[in-house]
Amino acid sequence: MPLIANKKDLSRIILHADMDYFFAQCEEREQPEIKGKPVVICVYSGRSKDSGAVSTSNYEARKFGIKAGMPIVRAKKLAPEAVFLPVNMELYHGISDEVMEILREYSGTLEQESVDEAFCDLTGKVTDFEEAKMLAASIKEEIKQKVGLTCSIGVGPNKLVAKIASDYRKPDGLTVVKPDEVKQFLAPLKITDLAGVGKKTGERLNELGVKTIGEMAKLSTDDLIREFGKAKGLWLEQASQGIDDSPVIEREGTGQIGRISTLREDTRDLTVILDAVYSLSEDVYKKLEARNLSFKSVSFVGISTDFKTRTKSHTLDAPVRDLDTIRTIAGNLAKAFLDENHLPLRRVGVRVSNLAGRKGQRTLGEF
Ligand code: DGT
Ligand code: CA
Ligand code: CA
Repeated sequence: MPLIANKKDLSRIILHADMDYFFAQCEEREQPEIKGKPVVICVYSGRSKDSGAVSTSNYEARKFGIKAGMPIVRAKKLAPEAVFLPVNMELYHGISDEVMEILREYSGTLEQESVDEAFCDLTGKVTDFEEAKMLAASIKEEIKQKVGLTCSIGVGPNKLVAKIASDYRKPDGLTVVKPDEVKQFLAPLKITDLAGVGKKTGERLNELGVKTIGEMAKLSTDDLIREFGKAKGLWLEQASQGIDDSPVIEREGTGQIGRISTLREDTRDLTVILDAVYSLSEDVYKKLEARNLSFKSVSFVGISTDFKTRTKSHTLDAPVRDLDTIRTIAGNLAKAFLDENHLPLRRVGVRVSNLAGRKGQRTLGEF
């Protein structure tokens, strides 16, 4: 019996969600009229009119061969008719918050890996991979309904497999890889599909005649260690077998909790805006309470009728957690915002950041 119990403890169900063509999809949400056209998000370096690089592009633009990292000048040659937009990080962070809040509701532990992706540990939340698949489908649906964006999700027995699985069918994909399917799933994939196998390692493996993960799995541990050193060699060996024990870890201090909502109509009416701000403040406060966190910074987020997202923030000297502080600061920031910006508002948001506290204690809200 103890052996079986042990085995059960070791089996995990991990989900990885990655938003599709994230920055470009955010812009499509804000400006529905560009949907269907090729959209290219650019980081302008400012040196000359079109100097800089492509940050990402939607799938229509990718058909023209436009890729992240490409010079903007080159992208304009490939698709002169595309919509070229500058990055608007404030917008993407706001939308990212909305997505992470939904993921958090479903997940035991959440590890946000970047602005558009996160791991969720579902072990204990679901009993098997079938149930995990249904949960993943609900997450996708809720993100589509509430945030208006599609994502791709992978589910597997560990982070390594879940991450490859989320990338397997994009956009709007859902791929579940059960423990006994891992080897078969990985075998035909490129070695560079493994997060952790970079360009250099990939090239060296290619020179050794190894292109797929299955081919790498056939190399001996000694060969891998000889080529790549002990640490990397052992890691490659494990990775090629789809083995990965790294835990899903919630990173502290990096977080923020935000809520954004669309106003019933575009307005500059302070009473209407404060109404929204107060109700958003309550939502934010409830989430803080559930996660037993305090904050040092409060932000008001305004999205005007020109679709631009702007933020005003205030930082306190010490972390606190009370609703009145959020309401008061967010309300004052909203007033200041209206003084500085003269367009009607379309959406408003309240966000707290610089989070602190927690560790060890779990609260009822988490279960
Ligand atoms: P996907 O996941 O293939 O559907 O497309 P993305 O655009 O979501 O790609 P991903 O997940 O690698 O990156 C998420 C966001 O990060 C992306 O929307 C823009 C930004 N990003 C990605 N690669 C680059 C890059 O090379 N340069 C810059 N500036 N930003 C990047
Ligand atoms: Ca993505
Ligand atoms: Ca990503």
